[in-house]
Amino acid sequence: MENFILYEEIGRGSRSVVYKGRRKGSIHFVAIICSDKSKRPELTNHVRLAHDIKHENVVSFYEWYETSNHLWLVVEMCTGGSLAALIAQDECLSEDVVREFSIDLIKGLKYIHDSGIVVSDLTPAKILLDGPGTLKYSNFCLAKAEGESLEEFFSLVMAEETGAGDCISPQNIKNRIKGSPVYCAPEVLRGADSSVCSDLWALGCILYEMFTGKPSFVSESMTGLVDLILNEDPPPLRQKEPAFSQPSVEFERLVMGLLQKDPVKRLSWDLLVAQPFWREVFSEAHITMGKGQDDVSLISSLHLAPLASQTAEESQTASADPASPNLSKSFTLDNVIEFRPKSALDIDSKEAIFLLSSRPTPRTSSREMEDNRPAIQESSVMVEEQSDLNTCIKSLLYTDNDLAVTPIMDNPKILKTAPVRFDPKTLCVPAHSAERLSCLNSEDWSQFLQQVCAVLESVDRAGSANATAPRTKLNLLCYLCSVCNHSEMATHLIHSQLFPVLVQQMRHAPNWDIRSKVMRVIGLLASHCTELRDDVPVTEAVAMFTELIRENFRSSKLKQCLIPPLGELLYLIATQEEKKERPGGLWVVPAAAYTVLMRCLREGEDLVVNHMAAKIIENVCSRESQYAQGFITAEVGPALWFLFTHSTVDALRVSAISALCKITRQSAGAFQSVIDKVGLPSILSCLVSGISRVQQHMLTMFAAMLASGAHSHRLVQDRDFVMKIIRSLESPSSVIRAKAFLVLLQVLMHNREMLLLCCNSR
Ligand code: 3RJ
Repeated sequence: MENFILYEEIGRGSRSVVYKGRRKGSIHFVAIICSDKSKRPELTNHVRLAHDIKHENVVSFYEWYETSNHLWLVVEMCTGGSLAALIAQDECLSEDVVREFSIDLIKGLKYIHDSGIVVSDLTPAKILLDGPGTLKYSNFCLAKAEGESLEEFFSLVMAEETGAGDCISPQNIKNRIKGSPVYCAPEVLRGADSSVCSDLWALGCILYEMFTGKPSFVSESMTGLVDLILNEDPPPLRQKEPAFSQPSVEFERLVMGLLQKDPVKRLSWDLLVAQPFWREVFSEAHITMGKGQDDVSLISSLHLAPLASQTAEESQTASADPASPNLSKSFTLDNVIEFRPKSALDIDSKEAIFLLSSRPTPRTSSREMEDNRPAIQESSVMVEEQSDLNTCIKSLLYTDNDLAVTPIMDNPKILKTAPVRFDPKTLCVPAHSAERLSCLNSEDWSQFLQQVCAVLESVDRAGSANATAPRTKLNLLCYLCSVCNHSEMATHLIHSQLFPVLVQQMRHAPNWDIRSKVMRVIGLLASHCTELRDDVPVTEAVAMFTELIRENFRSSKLKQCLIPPLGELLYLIATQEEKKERPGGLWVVPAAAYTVLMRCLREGEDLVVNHMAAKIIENVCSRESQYAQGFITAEVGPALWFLFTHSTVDALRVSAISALCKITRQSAGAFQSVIDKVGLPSILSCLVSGISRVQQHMLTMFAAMLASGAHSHRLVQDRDFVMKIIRSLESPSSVIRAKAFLVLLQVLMHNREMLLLCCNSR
């Protein structure tokens, strides 16, 4: 299916809108009717009757489509508007203009009737003018093949649609097929079927109205109107006041001949075209005598043989003649099924449907000059509005929930660890609870700290007086682990002399059992302390962890002990810096720390190590600080995406995508590098298939990327992308739906043509 661009609205009915449109790649404008599906019987009827009519006085039908909620008809564009509008504007038309217009109406109607079609609802509103002023019949919704019952056709279409005929009442259908009473012939008001003859009555009404500017019969009530049509003559064409232009006798005779109440007395086709009013335009003598180009085209477009006098044989020969109207079998009642719109429902289809243009119809030449200034003004307003909106969207986008983090240390989703216990009986210091410790007076506190540090620093040399068995150190460290879970105590301890001692002991403790407990205490202090003074030697701690990870990179077990405390320290300083009014970066994180953590993210690493590294990025990047910046590299996006797509551990996949989501908040390039590397389609398939947390993160990233302004161009042009986002609106999660709206908002800000796609699909 092809693309259509929609420009401005040109007309509107109760359940339809008409747009000026253009098929992509073509320079011809078309009219595109977007109609409610409730009008399916009328439109199907129009299509079956109009699709075979090729005549210059009939609006050409091109094609039709169906989308979820609408039927779309693509038809000939007439730029002159309707005859009804023209009469209203001009108040009345001169007899010469009426003649010129009527010749078009006669030619068109003759062709329609010769095709076996009765228009039934002929009104000035349904006659359109094209650019050069040619009149065209535009609407066959209530038309029918001569002699057939339209009720039958409507009920067939309705039954096909509902799947059951039982809910369709005959009265409902009768009401639907009622045309305008103003142009309705008396015999039809009395209950007769519409016919060629009743169309000619309507033609008389239109001729009358063109000349006088008023309909032939006007009443305030329906019963009054019916009474006038049945029983009264219309007000005379000839006016009392000489100010009005007076009709010729020929014109008066013609109109009165058409407005005969008795259909038998009414002008028939052959008498009609023989009226002197036409000045022999339709006379055979004139046609045969005439040599002009116009006359030749007239011969081929006007078929003078009256339909009523044709035998069945004659009509068959007539339809075999290429110059004659097509009495096609295709609009018979047996062929309802053939008249179905092309489906434009396939959501995933690459085929475009109807795209709203963000610009008005392109103009030519001089108009362009006038239009330049406002266009420039508008676009600069747009830029300002958009940057405001981008800030607004960014602040709405990441919710508290999106930025919440879980611990890196002792996180059972990453690694299940046994709880640490100490033995109070063999503890070398009083086994105070954390609460009790925080109540100690300064002297006791200081003594307590000294004792702890002395034990940790004591060297285990055989025979030495202050020797401490490794078991005593281990027990003390286990005790410290338990009090570090108390945040007041952790804050107290991290600011004490214990912290540098612990950092020292990471290297100097006698074995890895003790070293790993030392690291654990440091990690717990970092994760539970609530504030951090500038003089705490965090830089040294971070450097020490980095060195040890590098030195022991081949041991996954050691890395599993070393990485979480390093992560908690980084998260601590990122949090502290975010709180500061003037962030200055007092603690230096060596580049090697980031490098070594990025290595831990790689494919082939131990999965727990992968998860810990991803978790650190997730947590650190949830804070806006310079410490997050260290993770923003070209490889971080693809590395996290790889973990997300290739890991078999669900918790790791969620951490990886969550980390990518948070890093995208700081730098949209992170997500863009993933799109560049793996391609949008594979990302979109993850959006569709992902669990709701994953969907949430992915929608957040798309919205963040669009809000960043960069990289958005290709995304907003991608129909598949927009369709997948629209599909997210089906989610039961309101957060997901809200995020999908933020994405769509930005798509539409950048590319209004997508609005129609959005409206069509949902
Ligand atoms: C096709 C069916 C319309 C209208 C609303 C029929 C206009 C005002 C100014 C200029 C042009 C138009 C115009 N042009 C058209 N060209 N082709 C069409 C739509 C034929 N149409 C209208 N109004 C309608 N709603 C349903 N049918 C309509 C014409 N106003």
